[in-house]
Amino acid sequence: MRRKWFILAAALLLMMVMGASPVFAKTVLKLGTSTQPTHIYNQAAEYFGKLVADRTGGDIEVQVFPASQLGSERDMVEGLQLGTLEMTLTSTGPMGNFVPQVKLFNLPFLFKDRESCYRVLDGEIGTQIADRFPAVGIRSLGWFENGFRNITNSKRPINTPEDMAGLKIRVMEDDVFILTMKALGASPLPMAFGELYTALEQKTVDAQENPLAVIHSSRFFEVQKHLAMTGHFYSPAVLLISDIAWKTLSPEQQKILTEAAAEARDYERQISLKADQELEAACAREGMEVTNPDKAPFAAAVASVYTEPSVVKAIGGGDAEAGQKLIDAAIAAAQ
Ligand code: EAX
Repeated sequence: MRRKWFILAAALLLMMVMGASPVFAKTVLKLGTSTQPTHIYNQAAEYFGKLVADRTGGDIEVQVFPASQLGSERDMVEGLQLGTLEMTLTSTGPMGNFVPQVKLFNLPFLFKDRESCYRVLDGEIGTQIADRFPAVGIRSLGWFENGFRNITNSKRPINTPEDMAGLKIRVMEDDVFILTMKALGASPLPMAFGELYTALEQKTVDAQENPLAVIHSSRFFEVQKHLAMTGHFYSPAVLLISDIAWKTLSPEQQKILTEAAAEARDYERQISLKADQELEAACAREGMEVTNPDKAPFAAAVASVYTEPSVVKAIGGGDAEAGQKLIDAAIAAAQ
């Protein structure tokens, strides 16, 4: 009899504790990025987290971990697949290793301007590619922005493709970036972003390329003298959630996340544009010597990447014909 009472009392107590304390109901979504805390990714991730917390009455908390604390961009995407990490905002740099069609967006000089990027990413092509993610255990909550990439180096001002000759340049881990830099006569070295500052400081590499928002927030001006505004790649970012985490959420929560992500994407695109407008001058103030090369000879020098059979085939997911179709459709939509 006493035992029965004890069990009843314990059950009542547990119910009271659980009912009174939302801590038990709270879902924590860890969101990792590779960039420094002040970078636009992290501003957008915090903005997203605030919307989600407000709209779920605090039931979902997004915790942002910048600066590759949770691993490289590639590691984080693998974490999403395994369910050891819930979210990441990443460049498309490593994404071709998971969904080869994403390599399409890594092609040099594909997009004319920001409007054309958004048209392609938010339109049919971007949606079709993002729809392939769940098959590999991840889900896109939208295409965000890393930005147009520019080249920095410690050796010389870059005005023409010839100035790239022999430069040891760090690139993101995808063969499209490697082929592009080889076509310019440079020596590309793929490397995770978290190792880059030290590699530049220790002169393991002479050069790197990134959008101004990354260059400035990572203080590359401390270790790189020259900045060339080449805009050779447009680098999209993507907000990803682990399919495992996604399936633990209620339809209502999924809707809140989807809507908050769209708002955070728009917000991030705004601050990214502002960063591009302000940071060339800011890098110059920090001592960088800035050049604005004519882009046409650079585009001509890398045109061969578009016809490289391995690239075309990969973009088609192993089917060269499908790859060519996708490239043609993207070129038509992006101009
Ligand atoms: O996603 O690896 C890179 O150069 C990326 O542009 C950076 O980490 C932001």
